[in-house]
Amino acid sequence: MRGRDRSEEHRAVLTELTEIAADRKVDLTLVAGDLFDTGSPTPVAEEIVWDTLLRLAEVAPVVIVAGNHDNPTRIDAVAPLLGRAGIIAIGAPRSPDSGGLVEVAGARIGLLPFVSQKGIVRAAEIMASDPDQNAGLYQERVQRVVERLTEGMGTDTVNLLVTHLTVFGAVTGGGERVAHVFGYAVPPTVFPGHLSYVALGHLHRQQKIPHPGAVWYSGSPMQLDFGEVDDTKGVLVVEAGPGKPATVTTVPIASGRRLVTVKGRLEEVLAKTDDLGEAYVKVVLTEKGRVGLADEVRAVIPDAVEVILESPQERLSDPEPRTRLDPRDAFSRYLGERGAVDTRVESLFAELLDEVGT
Ligand SMILES: [Mn+2]
Repeated sequence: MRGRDRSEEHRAVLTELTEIAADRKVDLTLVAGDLFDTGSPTPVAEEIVWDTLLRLAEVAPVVIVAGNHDNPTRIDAVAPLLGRAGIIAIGAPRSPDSGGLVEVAGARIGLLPFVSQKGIVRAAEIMASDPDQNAGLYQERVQRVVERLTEGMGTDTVNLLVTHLTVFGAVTGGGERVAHVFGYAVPPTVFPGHLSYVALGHLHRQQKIPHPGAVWYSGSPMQLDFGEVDDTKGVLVVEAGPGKPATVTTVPIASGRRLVTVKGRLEEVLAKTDDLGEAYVKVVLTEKGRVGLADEVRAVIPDAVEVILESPQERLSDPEPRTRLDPRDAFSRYLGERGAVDTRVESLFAELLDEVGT
């Protein structure tokens, strides 16, 4: 959330998650990637994540694969330390006999961290063929890796796969950048039928994948952007036995502030503030932009983290050529014309301008 520190929310959400694991007396916790939202997380983010994992490990073993936002080398670097606490973590993909297949709490678990298209399709092949073929190669290779990881699993064991990728047919929600989501994905058929449960990470919306087995995205445990305002967040509690798909129960997580979108003319929006509570708000104003409008909204709704205009674009009748204007005025006018008046953007622009010495 731009400009907002959500670390206290993260703490509350992850505490609730840990309590669910303890209350349900789980035998195992699976984390399907994106522990962090960047490869170089802040110390506070690290503290929150490691503390949560250690508390989860007091309940039961924890198994983690890296997601696309995690730095795989970094995860592998701390894996030996985590291992001391009963946490199995892998950053980069491994063959079944060198850590890609583990046995924990009586279950066989295939581990496939996020693999980029580059990682799985050699660069030369990307150069040589068209995007469709690359996508085909990606699918084919993910399929082969999944086969390798799961081929040793019999029908008399609980077989799990933990991975971080996009599956065709899944609903993206708002959390992942579109190009990334649609660039490379795999069909649900890559997951073989003898898997009791497949734990998927990447998409922020909790959902079951169309598949005869139990293939699920747990989703993010809290709302992360305004594409997710309608999502119910929580964890999945999975009950698995050998030879049949697992039973999955969704358990909501109530901590974490809601994200709400409010739309209308300024006076309509300002009249709706009573229902907002603690929510972070995206305000969509259906009127013509003018300087200071965003500030007027924020004076009444301090938690308006986004204020945007949705107005028909009107051309100024006789615009003064921009070249004769001060760059700040020209930019401000441009924002006005685009219906995107935001004084913060304007002052950032002025700052940048000062930096380059104009
Ligand atoms: Mn991801």
